[in-house]
Amino acid sequence: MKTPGRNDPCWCGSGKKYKKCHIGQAIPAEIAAGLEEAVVAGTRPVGRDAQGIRKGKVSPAPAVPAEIPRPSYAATGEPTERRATSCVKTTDDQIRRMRAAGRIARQVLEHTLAAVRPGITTTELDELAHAKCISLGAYPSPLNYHGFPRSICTSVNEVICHGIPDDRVLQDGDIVNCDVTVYFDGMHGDCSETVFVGKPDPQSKKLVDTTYACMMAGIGAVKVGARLNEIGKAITAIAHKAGFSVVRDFAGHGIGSQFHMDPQIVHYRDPRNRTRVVPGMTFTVEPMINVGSHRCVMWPDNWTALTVDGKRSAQFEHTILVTESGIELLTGGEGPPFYQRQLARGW
Ligand code: EYL
Ligand code: CO
Repeated sequence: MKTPGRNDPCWCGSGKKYKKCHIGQAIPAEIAAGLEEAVVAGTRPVGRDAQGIRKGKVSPAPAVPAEIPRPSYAATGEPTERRATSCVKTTDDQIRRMRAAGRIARQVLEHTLAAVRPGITTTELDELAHAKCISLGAYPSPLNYHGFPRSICTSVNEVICHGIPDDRVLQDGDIVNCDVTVYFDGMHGDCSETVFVGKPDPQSKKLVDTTYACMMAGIGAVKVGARLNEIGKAITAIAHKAGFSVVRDFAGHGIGSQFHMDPQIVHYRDPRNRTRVVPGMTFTVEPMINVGSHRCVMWPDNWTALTVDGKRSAQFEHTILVTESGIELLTGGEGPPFYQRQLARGW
């Protein structure tokens, strides 16, 4: 790739002129090497893929009825609690409420995924999730969290995470991750799955299957006494064997009375993270796996994270509880993940 001219769009996808953005800073190796094209995110197709997705119109979220209990940030956008430094649950009551939140998050996610098909918009998926959440007595945690404008995240194709539901119509061959977090009885439960829209291409099938295997391997590394860095080690081994990369800029997190609490659960190899797993911890494992570069760019909305090269990204997420004898999937479902049911129905 040629270095952008001073007045050209910056390679990073900010939409700003190069001279107003990354001028004077080193260009990441894989971009400089010409493997990837510059991105002007949201204004023209991203990367090499002529199908690159563009930002659609975001509409205001529906209201949440007054009788639904809300987290502290619901009105202002900013949590009022100090960020908790421990996600360890010590009482049966806390664990009971975590199970309830996880179960509701799963029900809302299943309800939403069942509606995915070519022709539906991500706004419509959000509306379905929002209504289901309220019918179960829960608040949709993303809504107004640091100002997030809708009730779930919908991340399509090269969107890595935090996609905002908009009026873009899902198309045959897309992949979409729906990320649902709910707040119920004072606790948050968080889960996501990536599913196919219509018929998947072979590479997308491999990506989604590998990403699910990565999440399960990461969860499989969790046991009392293990180090948290075992999670990223297990995930990376599987991703790299398939020729894919692991996103580094977003991590899993402790969860409970707050949406995000310590510790951070990174999905890449990080030998420095030697924290030990203890019983009662509740945290998310949510690897994002990319076909190409692990690097992210952000749309000017400052929420949507995309792959720098326009290649696809998938994600799965569970909230788990560490027990004396192993782990419990607080957001576990009845059967296999939705994409496996889609494949079994035949494509
Ligand atoms: C809100 C706030 C920038 C979510 C998750 C919605 C997004 C980008 C500022 C994590 C962090 C969902 O579901 C999540 N993790 O699994 N922020 C989130 N937002 C948001
Ligand atoms: Co989530």
